Amino acid sequence: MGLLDGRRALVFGVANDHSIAWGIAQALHEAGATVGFSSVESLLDRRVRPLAESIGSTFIEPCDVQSDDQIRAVFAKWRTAHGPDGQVDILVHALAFARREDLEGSFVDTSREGFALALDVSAYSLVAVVREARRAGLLHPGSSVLTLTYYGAEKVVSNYNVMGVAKAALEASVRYLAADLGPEGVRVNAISAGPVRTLAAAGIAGFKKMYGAFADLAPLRQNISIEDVGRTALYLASDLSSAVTGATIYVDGGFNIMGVPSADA
Ligand code: NAD
Ligand code: 0WE
Repeated sequence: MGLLDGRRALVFGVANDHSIAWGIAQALHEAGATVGFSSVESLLDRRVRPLAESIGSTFIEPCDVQSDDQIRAVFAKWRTAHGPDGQVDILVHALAFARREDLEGSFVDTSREGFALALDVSAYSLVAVVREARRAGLLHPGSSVLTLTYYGAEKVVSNYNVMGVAKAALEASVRYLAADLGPEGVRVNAISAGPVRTLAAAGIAGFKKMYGAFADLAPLRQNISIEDVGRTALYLASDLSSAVTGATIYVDGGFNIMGVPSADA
């Protein structure tokens, strides 16, 4: 008996086996859920399909979240694949994007276009995806929506820059969506994860140093894994969190509670 037997999940944002979305998908699958995937077209055949098939998934559809048409198409295909009773019990949004040039240097130099792009892909897309799932009649009492955020939404993290602003908008969107959808029994929450070496972290200036410093300062003195994120996602996706909505839960070894590091750390 798994916690999620008979439940259906749709996961946006798998790029490869290091992706946080993949850690979540595996945890949901291990708990008994059937997991469908949506990622950008270019990753689908070479990267996503083999991973999806390894956990018995058959729903694998492309979607660039900047396109309302593509978002609509994913849910239309979901309806075709699962029939009138095939609702989305768990919707996972684990994607973000900003121009590389906006993740180095000073935030004050962010262009209008760079700001709009980061906010569109990394924050607005949650609203768009939830709206379309709901419009298609796929959300129901008990459905759980999850997204991924980062501490840079709350405090200044060097180089995170416009992504910090996008994550602040994402966290606020989680609260407003939770208020809108709560009366329908739909919950919306965020996981604020510590740094993980994913594709999205590759080549970030100073990431390696920050990753090490994180483990030195976090109370649990370790970096976090995608399996750690997966276990909290399982809690938020399941009825274990039946009265939790609009929350941002930290999976960061306690990093966020620390103020001034001790002199001998
Ligand atoms: P990842 O590179 O594995 O995943 C990012 C995904 O975003 C990729 O699959 C990419 O294709 C997708 N994406 C980008 N633009 C898109 C678009 N226009 N349409 C559809 N998909 C698009 O990296 P990850 O670290 O697993 O990132 C997943 C989430 O976790 C992101 O929201 C990220 O901000 C968040 N997060 C990451 C860390 C970390 O340190 N890696 C920490 C906290 C939160
Ligand atoms: O949210 C993120 C990363 C999101 C991201 C990553 C990239 C790299 C490649 C968004 N857009 C892009 N665009 C690219 O071209 N994280 C939480 C990981 C991360 O990124 C940082 C971090 C951390 C942590 C950037 C600067 C400082 C710290």
